[in-house]
Amino acid sequence: MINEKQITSISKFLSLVLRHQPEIIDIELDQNGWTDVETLLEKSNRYGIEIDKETLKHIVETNSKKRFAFNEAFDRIRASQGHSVEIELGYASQKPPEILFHGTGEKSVTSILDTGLEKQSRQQVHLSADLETAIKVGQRHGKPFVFIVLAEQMFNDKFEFFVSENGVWLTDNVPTKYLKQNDEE
Ligand code: HQG
Repeated sequence: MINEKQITSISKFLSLVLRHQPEIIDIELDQNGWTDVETLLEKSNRYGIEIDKETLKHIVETNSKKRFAFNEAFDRIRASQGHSVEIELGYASQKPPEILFHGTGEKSVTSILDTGLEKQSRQQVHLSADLETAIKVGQRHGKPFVFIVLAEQMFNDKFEFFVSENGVWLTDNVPTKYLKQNDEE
């Protein structure tokens, strides 16, 4: 039986090839980020990452953030968000809630207040629907800091918002005037 540590390691590997560097195992993502499951398994194994279809299904189903999704036929897979490679996720534009959250590292606050939230190496800025998730995202960057994003106001000002299959809100950028510092810090 595969253990939790192995599952985490395979999940990180899948994030790497399905979001950032498919070329390291010589797979291709289509324009919407999908890739063929059999080829992914074969090329991963050839690369030394042992993974079979059952394990892949298990990871897709149980992944804490539901990072990956199969198509209806279960023969293609993609990451639901987080890409740095240029793809079109194809989510419909949606009206966001009044506020969303963005967790970051304290060290980035000055720069963010200067230029607003920018997508950096990813395809979009990632926003969380709840404070707890934003704190966790921020912790990935050192001491966390959470911004409140005035999402509804942005939407009314014609900014587009998308929500990924796993519930992450995406937008192109967030100018400083729509950012509020979280009072609860
Ligand atoms: C920061 C994870 C300076 C931004 C998470 C962030 C998320 C600026 C960092 C998803 C800036 C980019 C994405 C500016 C933005 N000046 N810093 N003007 N604008 N930044 O990792 O949002 O676990 O690319 O605040 O849960 O942290 O991988 O983005 O700190 O959903 O599935 O630049 O990745 O999902 O960092 O995380 P990232 P993120 P997974």
